[in-house]
Amino acid sequence: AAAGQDTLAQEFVRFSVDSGVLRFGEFKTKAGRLSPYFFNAGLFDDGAKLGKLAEFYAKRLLASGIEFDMIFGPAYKGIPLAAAVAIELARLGRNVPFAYNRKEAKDHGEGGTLVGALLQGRVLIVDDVMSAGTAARESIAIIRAAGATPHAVALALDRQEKATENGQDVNHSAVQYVRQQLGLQVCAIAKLADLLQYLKARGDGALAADHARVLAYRERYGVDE
Ligand code: OMP
Repeated sequence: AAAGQDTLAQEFVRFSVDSGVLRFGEFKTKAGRLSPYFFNAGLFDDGAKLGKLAEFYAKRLLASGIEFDMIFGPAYKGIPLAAAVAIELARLGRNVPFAYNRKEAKDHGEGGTLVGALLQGRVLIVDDVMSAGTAARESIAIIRAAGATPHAVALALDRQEKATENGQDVNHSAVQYVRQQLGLQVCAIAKLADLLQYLKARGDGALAADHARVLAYRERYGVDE
C-alpha cells in the first residue's frame, strides 16, 4: 500500500460506494449542513452486505486493541449494527453480551427501554456515523444512567467535522470531544480523510468534481486530526 494509506479504510470506502451506501450529490445533514456526500448505513440492506460490514468493524476493533466487556447498539440504526458485530466477534472466538435501547418506553411486559444483556462493565457503543455528536451523547447518557461505563465507540465513518454546541460550530470534531473530554476510545473503519484519498486516486471524470466538492466542504466544516 502507498505511504499513509489505510488499506482497510480504502477497501471499506470502495465497498460503501459500490453498495450505494456512500453517495455524492447534495444532502442536508442532521446539523443542517449542505454536504456533497452522505453515508446511509441503512443501505447495507441484505445479509451479505451486513455480514461484510460486520467483518470491517471487527477487523478495525481487533486492530485497535480497544478492550470492552459488552456491546450497546443505539436505536434504531445501531441495533442491527451491534447485533451483526456481536455475531461476527463470536464467530472469531470472542463472545460478548449485547444490548440495545428502545426509543419508546414500554408500559407492559418486560417494561423499560433497554433490551438484551444487563448493561454493566466497559461498554462499547457501535454506531454508524458521527458528525456533530448528538447521537453519541444520548448513548453515553443511557449507559451511565444504567450504572455502566461508556468506554469506547466503534463507527463506520468519522466525518471529521466541527461539532456544534448550542447551535454554534466549535473548533473540534465530535470524535475529538468524545476522546478528549469524555475519555472514551473511538475507532472508525474510515474517516473523511480516507474518503478524500479514495476520490483523489480515482480523480478522473465525475469523481474529480466530487473530490473538489468534498475538499471545499472540509475547508468549511472540517477539523484537523
Ligand atoms: P450526529 O448525531 O450529529 O453526530 O450525526 C450522526 C447521525 O447523522 C447519524 O446517526 C445519521 O443519522 C446522520 N448522518 C448519516 O447517517 N450519514 C451522514 O453522512 C451524515 C449524517 C448527518 O446527518 O450528519
